[in-house]
Amino acid sequence: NVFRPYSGPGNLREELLKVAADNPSIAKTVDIGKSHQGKPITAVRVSKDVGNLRDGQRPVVVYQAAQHAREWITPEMVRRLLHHYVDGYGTDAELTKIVDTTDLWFVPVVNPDGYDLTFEDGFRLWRKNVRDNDGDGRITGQDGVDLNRNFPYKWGYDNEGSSPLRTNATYRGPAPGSEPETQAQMKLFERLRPKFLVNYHSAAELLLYGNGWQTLTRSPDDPIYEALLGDAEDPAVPGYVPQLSAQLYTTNGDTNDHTDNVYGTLSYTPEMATCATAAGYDPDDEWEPNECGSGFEFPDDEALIEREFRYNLPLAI
Ligand code: 0X9
Ligand code: ZN
Repeated sequence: NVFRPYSGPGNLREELLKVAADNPSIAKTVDIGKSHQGKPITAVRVSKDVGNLRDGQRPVVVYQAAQHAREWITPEMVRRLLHHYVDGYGTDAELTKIVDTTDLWFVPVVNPDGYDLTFEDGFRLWRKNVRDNDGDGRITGQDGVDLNRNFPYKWGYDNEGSSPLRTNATYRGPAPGSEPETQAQMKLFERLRPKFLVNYHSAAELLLYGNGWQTLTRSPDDPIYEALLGDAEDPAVPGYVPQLSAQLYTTNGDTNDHTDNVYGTLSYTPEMATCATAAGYDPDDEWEPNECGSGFEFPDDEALIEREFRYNLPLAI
């Protein structure tokens, strides 16, 4: 299986530690915070002579994923991207230049409790973190906060686009920035004020930019996003449709609205492919949609996963 949990021997977090240990001059791990269950949220920082790098010395880029536990293709995207940079350093001129001049942060799993939970029986489609909302010591449908609704910017605005109900998939939490996983991201953003943030989600094959909280509020940056992401006829990722976030549906307290409006970060969310769409772009693909159960389950198939990575790569670098 390509997809695997974050915690535990041979799993994702150990791989992050190994990448850093194997490439000490350009990569180091930084634990940016802890989850509800106390798991370290581990980032890999990649830059030339990273051991002596000062904050603010180089422009910062953040690649993050798995805010939503079930969206397995997204940590896999960031994991491959990390290897791509590290492996290309010293051999590929473009990647070498980026690593020499940029402060790159890879955070493949910002929601480790939720992500690990989706590998347990009966929890494959868990979305939120695992805050014990009702305090009964068990994880049930009463629990969890949607980390992509918990940020302070426009938190709960108009009581639309996020839910005050703890059973809801978009429960925004008891207070703005209430969750330790949100706080870890907020602290990182406040410290580094990133120039560029890619917040990977799945699974609608879209490139979402700009405000999620209100459709009619266009930001001055929108033409920049449009140039970057392309249009429906010629999107930056094949098969994905670029659109203003709020056109999909209203959201508030989400990450991109927070970083874009508070720090002026160029922020966007690729909604990567789903089970139902992974093979759809290539008419010669032999994969059958009914091989995977739900729309969120990207096929655990190396060739399809690698193709999805390759499609998304040009927009990421
Ligand atoms: O609803 C979400 O959090 C994201 N979609 S998902 O199906 N993965 O849950 C989209 C959020 C997009 N928000 C902004 N780009 N502002
Ligand atoms: Zn998501």
